[in-house]
Amino acid sequence: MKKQIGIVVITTVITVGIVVVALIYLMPTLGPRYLHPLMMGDQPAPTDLDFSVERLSDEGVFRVSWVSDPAAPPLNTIHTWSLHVETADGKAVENAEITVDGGMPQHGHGLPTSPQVTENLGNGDYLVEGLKFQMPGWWEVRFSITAEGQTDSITFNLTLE
Ligand SMILES: [Cu+2]
Repeated sequence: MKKQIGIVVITTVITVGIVVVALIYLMPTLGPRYLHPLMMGDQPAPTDLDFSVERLSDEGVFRVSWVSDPAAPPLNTIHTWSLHVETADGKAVENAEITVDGGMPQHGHGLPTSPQVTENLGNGDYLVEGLKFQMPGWWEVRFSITAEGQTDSITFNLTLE
């Protein structure tokens, strides 16, 4: 009888140990995907979000579009975008000063990295490096653009699966 109790205790200890180690090991995956949205209350996204990748900036100064490399922004992977900036009437905007910001409005957090425009590719194209989205859902990516004495911002929406 004592021996049986001993086996049960040892089995329980080993099982609990395995579960704890597994949880710690899986936390980088479980945390962002499940726990974090739970803690943040995961509000429903507005139903009228504009997911277009080419838009006029907030004050109508610039026409801006983006492409990601890879084409579908990946989850949990640092990657690059190329941003194209034109005037409202379609002239490529050279030598713009651009800053990048973003986050998940439903979760109240920003981007996990500090992406930067690192290269002026010419012809109104700009290389954005260091973007990362660490969980699925609705993300905003904002650009503030200054060129030829004018500043305007634009916010793109995207959803990661
Ligand atoms: Cu989030």
